[in-house]
Amino acid sequence: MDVLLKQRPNILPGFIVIAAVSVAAANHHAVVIHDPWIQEAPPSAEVLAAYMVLKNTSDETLTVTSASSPAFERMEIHKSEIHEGMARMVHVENLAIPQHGQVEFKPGGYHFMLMGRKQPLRAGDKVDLTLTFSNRTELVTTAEVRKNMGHGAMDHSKHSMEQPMKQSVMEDAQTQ
Ligand SMILES: [Cu+2]
Repeated sequence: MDVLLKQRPNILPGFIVIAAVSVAAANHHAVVIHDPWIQEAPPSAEVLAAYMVLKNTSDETLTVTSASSPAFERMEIHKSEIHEGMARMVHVENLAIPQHGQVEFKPGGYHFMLMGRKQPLRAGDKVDLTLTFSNRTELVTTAEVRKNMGHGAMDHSKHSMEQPMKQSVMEDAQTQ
């Protein structure tokens, strides 16, 4: 009985597929990120805050249209403000960075709210953050988890958007 064995094309051992990831305009980012960091929170906290400075080096106003992190379910831009003695947060949908200007994210002001933490994070850990801008560029930065820097810092673990808390309550909450 004749058995025809078709010769299969050889698959080279150790063949590696290299995924080419292309990011638009990767070589000249209009926005530069300075000093990205995440404030360390108690291990039970599922919500953390990230801070950085976003510098727009271009000649046009650029808007942060979305943000994400593989370490969290969701990432939003919030602004903390004191309103009639109460600290509250406002969700900012599209944050504009003026041409040749900058926006500083810092405790007590703008912050990236990181929600739905997927794994425990401690000081020294590194977390990737991806920002998407209105010029369709994407910027990935690595933020280091740092201890509470003290003055003006807030613990995001116990607040909610709907229930503004008194500043004093928030300051109490940051003791670990
Ligand atoms: Cu917030």
